[in-house]
Amino acid sequence: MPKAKVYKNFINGEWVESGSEETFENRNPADKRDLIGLFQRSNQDDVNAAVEAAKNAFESWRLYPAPRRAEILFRVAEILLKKKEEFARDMTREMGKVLKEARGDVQEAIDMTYYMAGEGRRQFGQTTPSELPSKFMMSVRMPLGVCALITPWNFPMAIPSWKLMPALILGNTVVFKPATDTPLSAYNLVKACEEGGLPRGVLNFVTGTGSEVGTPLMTHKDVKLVSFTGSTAVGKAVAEATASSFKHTNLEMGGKNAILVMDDAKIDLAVEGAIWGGFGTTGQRCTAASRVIVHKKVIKEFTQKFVARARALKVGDGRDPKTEMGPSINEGQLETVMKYVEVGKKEDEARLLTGGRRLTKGEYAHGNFHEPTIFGDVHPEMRIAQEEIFGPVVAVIQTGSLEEGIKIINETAYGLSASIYTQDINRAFVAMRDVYTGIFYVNASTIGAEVHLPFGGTKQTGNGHREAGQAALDVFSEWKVLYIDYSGKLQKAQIDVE
Ligand code: UN1
Repeated sequence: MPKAKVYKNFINGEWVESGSEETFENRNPADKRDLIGLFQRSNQDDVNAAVEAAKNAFESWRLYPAPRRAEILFRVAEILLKKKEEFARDMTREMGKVLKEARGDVQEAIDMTYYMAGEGRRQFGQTTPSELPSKFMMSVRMPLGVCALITPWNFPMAIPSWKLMPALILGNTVVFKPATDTPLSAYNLVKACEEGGLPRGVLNFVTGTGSEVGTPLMTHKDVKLVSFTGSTAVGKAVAEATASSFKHTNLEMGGKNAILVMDDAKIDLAVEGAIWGGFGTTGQRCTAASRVIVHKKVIKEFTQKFVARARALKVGDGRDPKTEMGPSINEGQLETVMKYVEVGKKEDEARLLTGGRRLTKGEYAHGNFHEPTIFGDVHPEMRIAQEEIFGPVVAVIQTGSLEEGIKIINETAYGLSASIYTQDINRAFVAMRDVYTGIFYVNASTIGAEVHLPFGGTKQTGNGHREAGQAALDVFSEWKVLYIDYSGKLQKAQIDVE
């Protein structure tokens, strides 16, 4: 057997091993015999070195003209574009999502890199007339300093790019800790940044676990901002650990997104949306549609078609072009899926309509595969309709009206994404107004956000921030307001009113 490649940390422009002298394995979730590589199991000392490097680099990077930072980002985008296929294949191998989706993930990183590179010549502030004569005023953006980026495995390149590119273009420096399940895609992104000519220390990359790397990183005194995407439970721990030092935090967490199918909907279109939203990325998106709320007049037809389509989905290795749904990321995630299937089965009224089993035979023997699973007759308050599962499990819920449907959408702890299928523009507008989520779609599924509008959610999905779009600039900078008095005399705002 060929020896597995050992990947290193990237600190102060050098590829270095962890002081721990330990590594962890990165394996293919579709075939766990396939060892992709060994990554550094880093510790507090590695974190300290990375933060130190980022802190030192900040002094020159913050003064580096933003349009020149942009030139580097444009080069990084070109490199990502050139290597898109290779990076997508690496991603499918380590994460399991089907190749088409992995290409989309890399594309999202390319889009974000170009978009933020454009901000090199924008980052607009405001100028406005003063209430006093011979006084000028304006606002400008300031970088924060060292930013800690802690990213999930479900979008192994896109989500890091949502954080990294705005952080860099605004003049911050970064310590990046990727999820232990998908360090190769993160490594590929960092390599592209190195090749693009990012100065040493501006981006540092430290792999390892949440407790050994994440915790020391987010509590480090020289880290000014922690940007985290992951579960609500971990996000809460980040919020608590950073509160006493008043670090900025940007938290993107769970979802329990719903599609509402009205009685005037194009049913086949809604079925396709529910399949894509429920089983795309094996249900492992924060934007996944894990609830479908259907008007009672069409629920029979919808459910029949939805179940038939789910049953026909080809589950398998994402590298096979015939595969429509890949594996769960790891054993733990698969166990969560199976646990919720049992929870659903124990509900008195809910009915398992299809799926419900782990796949273990033949081509599935060495991977984390599970059938696409649908429960019918689900009540909105049941656990499978309230808790985020992050797997291929969808709950179908009946509604008698638009108002009730909207109420069901809103009555969960989360508020990331939702959608409505209807041909009635009035209903669409009522839903657009009354659904309380950060993202809402009309006649489309709950997934498909684009990089140039804000991404994020209400309630326990986030902490009030948005990523992507112009909103990302507010996360990764602070406002400074400048007043210049050229009158040559003391002028008192609010007092010299005559
Ligand atoms: C996520 O679900 O974690 O809108 C991110 C989408 C993608 C991003 C999803 N563009 O589904």
